[in-house]
Amino acid sequence: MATAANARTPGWWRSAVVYQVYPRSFMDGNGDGVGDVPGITSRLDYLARLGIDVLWLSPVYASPMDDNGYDISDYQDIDPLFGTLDDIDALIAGCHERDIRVVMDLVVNHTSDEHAWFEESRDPASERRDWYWWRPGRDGGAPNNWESFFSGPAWELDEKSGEYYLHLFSRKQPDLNWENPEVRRAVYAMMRWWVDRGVDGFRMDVINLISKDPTLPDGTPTEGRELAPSIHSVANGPRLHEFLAEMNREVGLDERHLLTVGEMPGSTLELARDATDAARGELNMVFQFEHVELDAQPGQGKWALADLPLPRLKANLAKWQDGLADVGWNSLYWDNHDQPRAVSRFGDDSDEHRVASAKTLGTVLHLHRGTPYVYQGEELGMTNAGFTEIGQYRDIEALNYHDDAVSLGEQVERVLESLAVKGRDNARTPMQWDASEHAGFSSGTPWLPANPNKDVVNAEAAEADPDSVFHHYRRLIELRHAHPAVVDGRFALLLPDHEQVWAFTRTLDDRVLLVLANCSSTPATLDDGGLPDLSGAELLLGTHDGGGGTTLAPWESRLLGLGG
Ligand code: TEU
Repeated sequence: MATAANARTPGWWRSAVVYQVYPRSFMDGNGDGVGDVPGITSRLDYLARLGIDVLWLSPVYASPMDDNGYDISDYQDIDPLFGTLDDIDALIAGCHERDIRVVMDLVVNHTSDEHAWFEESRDPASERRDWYWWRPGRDGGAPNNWESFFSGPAWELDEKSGEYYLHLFSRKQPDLNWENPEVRRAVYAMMRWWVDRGVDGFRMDVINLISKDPTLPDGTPTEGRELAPSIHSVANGPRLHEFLAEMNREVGLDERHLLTVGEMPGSTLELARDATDAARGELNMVFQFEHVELDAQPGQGKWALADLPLPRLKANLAKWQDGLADVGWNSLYWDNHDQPRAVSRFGDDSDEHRVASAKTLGTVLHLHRGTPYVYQGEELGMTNAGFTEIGQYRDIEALNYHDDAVSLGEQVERVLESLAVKGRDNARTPMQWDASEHAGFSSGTPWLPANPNKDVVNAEAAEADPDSVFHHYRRLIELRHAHPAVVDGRFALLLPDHEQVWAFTRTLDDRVLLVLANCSSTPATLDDGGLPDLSGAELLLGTHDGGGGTTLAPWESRLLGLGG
């Protein structure tokens, strides 16, 4: 069988669109209320009809599920909740038969505290003691002032030895010590094992946290908090590039043309440019976080909500386009399993504007230069969960934040508002397949309830409607495959100060693609000048029939082709 894996060619991922599946919420094959691997396999024809090139699978490994599988107790087994290794083999084969490649989530900044490595490491005399970050306490407390991403100190006291271990996420996610070469060798061996099993690449969880300053220096706390937010103290450590290059060599990542995308919260443009400079042999692309941090108060963490004027968002994406134009490569995303739903966040999820705004956000993102990522349900215009009580949340980050903030004296209403806007469970409600009970996701009771708007927002209805968000995404993917300018064209932002319209060009030789997108819920006028001559322009994709002229309807967007 000529599998897609055999056909990997250098740089293939530049013209690819990646679709992220969050297994817990995609499709439940056995009726236990939790999505699973056979469920995903049963829906591959849907993904083939959408036309995506790559499936990125969030973790399905053995896990106590403290963080929904981002706490791994065995990298080389599948959790029974999700299936078996045979099921994964069937999924990979099913993808390859449909020319879809498979990218696994690689979570190696930390393991679960129930991983055999950590269980051994708890014994101070063990050869694995040094595989994690163990330190004595300071002044009767934690070894330094770092705060976990999931609230509270990043250190946990282990009674057995009287020492603390570092966990940048939950206390059930101890950080691996990458200074130890044996740790690195074990990780690379595990990665090779997955490559041999047929996977086509890795999405690397918080990979810019693997290198830490071994002196573990205190961070500078922000006003009103005694703990220093860990990210600013620990990200982008001194040996990061060395470790990434070593991993690439030892696993043969470039040699085998595997897709590599490193998740890097706190990454700067310079760091991302170096990490994705092909000549250095580290990564293909990174997930940077700047554009998903603009709607928060600077330095106050994600829960401190702030308005986001369009010019700031445009300027930020343009900065990354320009910064990686000659060296490196961008990943493009609005959504993932950690972010609220794009249409609720950057669009308008009212009945009136949901469809047009979801399409327009899709056009804007997919026409930037880089590899676009579609998060399950984004192609349907799925919306935030609309939770109003803490009892509806399941995510450890949300529950810890709520308890922490309330105990520090914050108003419950404000905390619930932040959660409703930013909570990760917004993205984790079941995929909406049809209008039946539980949205066709499960025959049992789903672990998170389906959004009641499944009666209108669902894959079955979207596939039957040629004007749906689904078909708009399908066309965007087709356009990328058909037009080299979508992949390689040079980016230029137009009308940077326009408060409603996102306008830009992509130019390759004498071919110009022009995007005009009204990113607001009121009509917008384009009389500002600053646009190319549109005579003879061909409408390649629009959100309204027969558009034209100089007024854009609310959330109307047009993709125009000029010259070439
Ligand atoms: O996320 C890391 C990360 O920096 C954030 O997105 C984080 O989840 C949180 O939202 C900060 O407020 C990765 C995974 O994508 C996430 O699901 C895991 O919980 C986390 O790492 C730990 O593995």
